[in-house]
Amino acid sequence: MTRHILLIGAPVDSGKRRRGCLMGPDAYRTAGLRESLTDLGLTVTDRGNLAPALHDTPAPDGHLHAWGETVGWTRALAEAAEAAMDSGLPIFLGGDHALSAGTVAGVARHAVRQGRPQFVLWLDAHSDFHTPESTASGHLHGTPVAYIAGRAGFDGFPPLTPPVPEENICLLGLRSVDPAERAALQDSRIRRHDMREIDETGIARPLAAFLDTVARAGGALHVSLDVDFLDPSVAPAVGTTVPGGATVREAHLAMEMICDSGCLTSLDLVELNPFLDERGRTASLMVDMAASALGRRIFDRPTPRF
Ligand code: 4U7
Ligand code: MN
Ligand code: MN
Ligand code: MN
Repeated sequence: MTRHILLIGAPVDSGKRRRGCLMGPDAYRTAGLRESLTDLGLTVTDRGNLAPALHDTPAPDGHLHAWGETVGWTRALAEAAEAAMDSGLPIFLGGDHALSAGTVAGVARHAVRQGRPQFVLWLDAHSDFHTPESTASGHLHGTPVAYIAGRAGFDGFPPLTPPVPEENICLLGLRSVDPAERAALQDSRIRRHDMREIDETGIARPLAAFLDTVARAGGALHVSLDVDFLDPSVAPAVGTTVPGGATVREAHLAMEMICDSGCLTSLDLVELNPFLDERGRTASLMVDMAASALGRRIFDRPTPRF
């Protein structure tokens, strides 16, 4: 692989009330992300950390936490992500999941310019499909999938022209979906695979089907990896732990298959809260996930068909 990797720090901490995700980018650096990727023969540029754009957009409702700051981040990230796609494969170092509104907006704009369909794989315990109106917590890290799919209510956020088609979005690892999200998802064409399905069929089957669709379409693939996709027993450094998550091997297999598909064009590592970590183990595990997605393997061996 000769792809150039760009590390882009996005210390977004505005997507929820509990603080600490702003330390994520430096935790990934401390855990040796760059070195893990250069060991694979990749060239890596660390672009440092971004800052939010100026923001003065009033919130549409008082219960929404840090609206203006999140709008500012989304604008800055969308521009940075679109530009980065011309220079290599960006890895966005979060930061909470609110950042993915910006990264997906940016990479999707780039895909439009290339005349290429954009696909999004969302690895998460949660569906993050609330609108600003339906969220009970007011935490915008629970809303980016709704934004990228073009749902209404995101006043002041940069327009997504066009939104990512619902059938190009795949949610994998679900085990905490609020009633309003559930109703809206069942009414949508978004692909969704919960932990029960992973228990029943293994993770490879639904993932292989999605990656096959992306490959056939010649699509660009953005992967958004939320720490809470993993089980909290192996990845404790996250504010929203939900038991019953992916094992270390299930998550590695997902990353290995993503790599083998050859479709990966951009990656978010989100929701790491180093303040909650145990001796850096979650940061290190996430670095290992990124390495698997970019070519680390036990033996050279292609993914079999499922
Ligand atoms: B994350 C939640 F109520 N749905 O809206 C909410 F369960 O990016 C959680 O996936 C959102 O970590 C979790 O606050 C957002 C809650
Ligand atoms: Mn380009
Ligand atoms: Mn999430
Ligand atoms: Mn989550």
